[in-house]
Amino acid sequence: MERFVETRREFLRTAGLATGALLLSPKHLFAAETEPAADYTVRIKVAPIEIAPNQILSTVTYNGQFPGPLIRFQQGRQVIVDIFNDTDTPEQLHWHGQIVSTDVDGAAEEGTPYIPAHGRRRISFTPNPAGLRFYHTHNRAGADLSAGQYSGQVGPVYIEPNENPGRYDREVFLLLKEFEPTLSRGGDMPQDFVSPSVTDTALKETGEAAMKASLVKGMPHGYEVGYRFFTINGRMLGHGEPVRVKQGDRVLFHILNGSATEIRSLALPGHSFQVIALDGNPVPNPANVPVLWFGTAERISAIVKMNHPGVWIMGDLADDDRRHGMGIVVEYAGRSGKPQWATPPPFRWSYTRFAKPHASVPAPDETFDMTFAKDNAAEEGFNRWTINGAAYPMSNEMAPASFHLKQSKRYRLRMRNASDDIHPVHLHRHSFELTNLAGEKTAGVMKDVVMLGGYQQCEIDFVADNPGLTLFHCHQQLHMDFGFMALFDYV
Ligand SMILES: [Cu+2]
Repeated sequence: MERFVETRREFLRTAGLATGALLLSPKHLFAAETEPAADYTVRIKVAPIEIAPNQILSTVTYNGQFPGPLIRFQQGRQVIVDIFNDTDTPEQLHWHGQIVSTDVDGAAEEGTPYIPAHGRRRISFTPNPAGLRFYHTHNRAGADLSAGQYSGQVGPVYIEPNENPGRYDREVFLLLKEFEPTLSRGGDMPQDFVSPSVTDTALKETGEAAMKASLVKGMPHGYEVGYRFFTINGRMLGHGEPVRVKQGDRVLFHILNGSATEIRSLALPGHSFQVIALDGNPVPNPANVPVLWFGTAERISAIVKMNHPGVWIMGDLADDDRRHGMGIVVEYAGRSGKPQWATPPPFRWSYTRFAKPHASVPAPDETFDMTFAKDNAAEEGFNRWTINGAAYPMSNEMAPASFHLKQSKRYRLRMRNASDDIHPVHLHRHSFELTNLAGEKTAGVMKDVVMLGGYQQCEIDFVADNPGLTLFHCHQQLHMDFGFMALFDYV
């Protein structure tokens, strides 16, 4: 834990060492003399990471470690960040969940310049909004399961709010991530946790008919990704430092699903989570729940009152994934023994639990209808994904915008999922409000990723308050890489 929860001072010291090394190189001497020092330095490089004793993987990392260092910003205080790329591949570093410009955001589709191979990019921006964000690569991986977010290029960002009302004894950051991906045919994601569970009959008929037609033509099921190793903070269950607590502690967990493709769950036997923020944004109703669920790229900040002494496994509900590492030990002071796990009683996850009760939302100025569909195995064995019938070009490039925004207008996305897969859908450079989930109206929950269940509908509203090209995509790497993206522009 100590290694991961790096203080700003330690981080700056590391960054200072990196800059010092640069001064030895005459090529950089001029730049170093005329430029102000960067506040933060991120170095993209291949490094070995030890996820368990003698279980060492080689992957692309930030600063040679996994997870990437915790970066703490102060809300509204401008920063300079130097990003060095020591690899042979041009890279994109995306500041997920922040309201930044297209030049900084880190998406080639929006026109952000690449960090050149063996080069550097210096960026400057004002961190916003407060709360748990993260940074990750935005490269397309396609069929290359060592590229994109299959690699170790994921790290947490915490933007300190100008006013922190939180009452807690300590903060713990957890990052969930799998390693050693492989392709398989078919395989289902869990969906029985989704609430509301209502599906749309017309969407289901469309999706099932398309799948049936594909199989009748002799097509196999499209590829899915599975993993060999599962980690929290880069260590398999039982091989990292436990979270050490005392009875009566109020521990604020900031948890991030850094997976390229997976939905994750987390429970701590005998304890409940008081969810205070989703995707970093405080929720109107901080309710208690026994289990947390996270789509790819989703974040949850939750307080756990430590009132059940023992040595526990805080882990994924999926037995197989937990046994292959997806968990961390929570150890009370003075307690010892084998960490215990107990499966929690059945529970359905609903964002509406944290919403503002009986509230309504303003009518949008315009509504965009979007239907998501799957062409089974249509792209060299991979499923091809479409939004309103169109797949985004599979080239990591800018394409014509599909949706047009006017500044300061309020928009509604009415999203319809004509596939049986669950999609963690993400909008760049804006926050959105959940306004309708499977026919149930809701208000007050602000997010930047929302899970849309198989054959379900949902609506999200946002205000066009950050001009420039804006990428919209499913955050499941296999889906975004094979068509599930679209651009908004401001006109
Ligand atoms: Cu998806």
